[in-house]
Amino acid sequence: MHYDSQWLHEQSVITLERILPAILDLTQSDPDQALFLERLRNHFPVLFEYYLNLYGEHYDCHFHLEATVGSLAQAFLQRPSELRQLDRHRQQNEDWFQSQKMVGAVCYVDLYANDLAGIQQKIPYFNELGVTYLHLMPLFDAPELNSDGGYAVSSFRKVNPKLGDMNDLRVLTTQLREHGISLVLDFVFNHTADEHEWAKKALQGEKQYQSYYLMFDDRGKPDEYEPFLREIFPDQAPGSFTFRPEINKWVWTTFNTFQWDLNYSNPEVFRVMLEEMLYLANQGAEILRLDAVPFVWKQVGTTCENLPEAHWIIRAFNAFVQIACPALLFKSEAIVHPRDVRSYIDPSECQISYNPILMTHLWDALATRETFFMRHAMSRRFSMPENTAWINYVRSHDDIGWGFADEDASEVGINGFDHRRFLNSFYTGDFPTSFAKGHPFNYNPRTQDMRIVGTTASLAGLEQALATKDPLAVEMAVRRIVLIYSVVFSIGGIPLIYLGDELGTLNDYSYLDDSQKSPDSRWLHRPSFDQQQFQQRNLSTDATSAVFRRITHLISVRKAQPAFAGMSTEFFDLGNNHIFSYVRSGTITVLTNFSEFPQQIDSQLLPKFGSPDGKLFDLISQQHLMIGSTLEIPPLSVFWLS
Ligand code: OTU
Repeated sequence: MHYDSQWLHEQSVITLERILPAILDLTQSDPDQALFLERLRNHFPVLFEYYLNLYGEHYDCHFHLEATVGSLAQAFLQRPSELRQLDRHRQQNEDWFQSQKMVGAVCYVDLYANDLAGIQQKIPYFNELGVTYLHLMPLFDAPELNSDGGYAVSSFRKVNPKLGDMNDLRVLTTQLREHGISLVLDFVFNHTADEHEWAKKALQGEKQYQSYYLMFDDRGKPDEYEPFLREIFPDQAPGSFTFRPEINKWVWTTFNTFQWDLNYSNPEVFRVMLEEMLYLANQGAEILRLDAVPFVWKQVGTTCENLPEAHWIIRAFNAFVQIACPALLFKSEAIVHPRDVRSYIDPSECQISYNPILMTHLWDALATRETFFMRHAMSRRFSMPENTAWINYVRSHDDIGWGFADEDASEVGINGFDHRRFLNSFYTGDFPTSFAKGHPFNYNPRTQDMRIVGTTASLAGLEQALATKDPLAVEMAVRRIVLIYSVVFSIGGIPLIYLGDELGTLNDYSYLDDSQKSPDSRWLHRPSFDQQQFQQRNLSTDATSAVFRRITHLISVRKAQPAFAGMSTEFFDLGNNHIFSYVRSGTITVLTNFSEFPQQIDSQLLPKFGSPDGKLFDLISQQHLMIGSTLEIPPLSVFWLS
């Protein structure tokens, strides 16, 4: 529902005045009461608008809003003083996450270090790599057997006992911060595990908790919704509804059968989830990765993805955060059409977002050796609002789907459907001469859709090359890994490394022996930490150390160049379709060659930064390049020219 803005403004003033006495009372002995009230006054109008958009029609809207502001004040009271300090500091340095020194990494706690104490012991290595942003995959209490890698959360306030407890998490967060590392946690807010206390009570028949989820007495409603819905896991969890005989109801389950979608049309769900979110912020998480944002609002007759209400929920959450814990950033996880990916990014919504568009195009360019499609899509889709940033990555813990825009494809003469089939065939290794060793994920025979799994190294050819023992093939695979990471390290935004990629870690087929994991091929690219490989990183002359040496070198060069801060990235065409090039902050020219052959470019076309002697300095090799009438870029190589 949309309201008249004048009316909204008046109502927000009246409402705040009505709520204030209770809030004043609640916060009276807090030393920062004045600060809290100032922020409340500043952000209340925005918060009120989105809240009313969402719940204005609800008979108890104002009652729920008051309760929610009460929860907000409680969370503020519980915010530890060091985090309040961080709030102040971050508000004075709003662009902290835009620094060229930012480097992200992601891992599973159990697979990478056994438990939270183990993660603590890896801090020296994170510092060695230069990591300043650490995403620990979901680490909360979750069903024992299958928990979708932790994305089925049984309690947002309890750490999975195998990993440690809340106290360990707080200690770790503080230690990370002391070492310059911000902790990133998931906020899995679209659904909970069916073992969450709310779900258990719902299963026992408690109406209040049944209303936390989307439940139906018969197939009537589900059958109305279903024809419009995308099946996310058609193979392992077909359909979007699960029948629960205990209560004789159908439950909305977008993902696996044990992941129950929350009912955000219930304002109580908004409040309790806000409480969980603020709780996590108070444990010291500096960035929350908002999982599965597109799905949080449902409307019959639509795809139930990317609806306006999904944005309002996040914007309302954001406004609450600005009052209680403004240091916190939201990271959007929307792996959808590029236009929709972009729609979540705004300082008042999600300040940062995965960049699945770049990710997809990097793999496309490696397979085709052509860069015109990527250049076209990036020229059109890369730019962002001020004070926001992309999280650039080459792969995550999830599958790779070919999420480019069909309209971008057809503008450069590519048929999207056919091209996806080619890419699937290429990355599963079926396509003749393919270097890749990936595997399919959730093939859907109805739409012929499929996604790809595999580690960066295996997809880039290292697994195959090592098997053939051909040193040239190994070198080319190493170069591919470094090449795509070099883009991630130099293009505007925060680079994110899936830990293990920096060592060239290959696919791990052992998941096939685990009956809980084997139906989900994403486990192929979630290998355990390999101590032996880790120790080889500085010693030997093999592929591991080659990847590690080159990647860490790129990171250190990036960190030393202020031109790599911020988002400014200007793409340009050098008349050679194997070259992908852009200028950072108007001063550093990045040239990358996606082909296995040397490529020439006409140096007249290179942006000249007043170099009188016709020389350009390559920051990576630390050498002056002599520029004649042409400049040659070696196979699968990169220059960062200053
Ligand atoms: C996310 O991914 C997580 O990253 C996955 O690991 C989870 O399984 C899932 O949510 C459920 O929590 O479809 O194939 O547009 O693409 O949320 C992965 C967003 C997914 C979805 C994304 C989802």
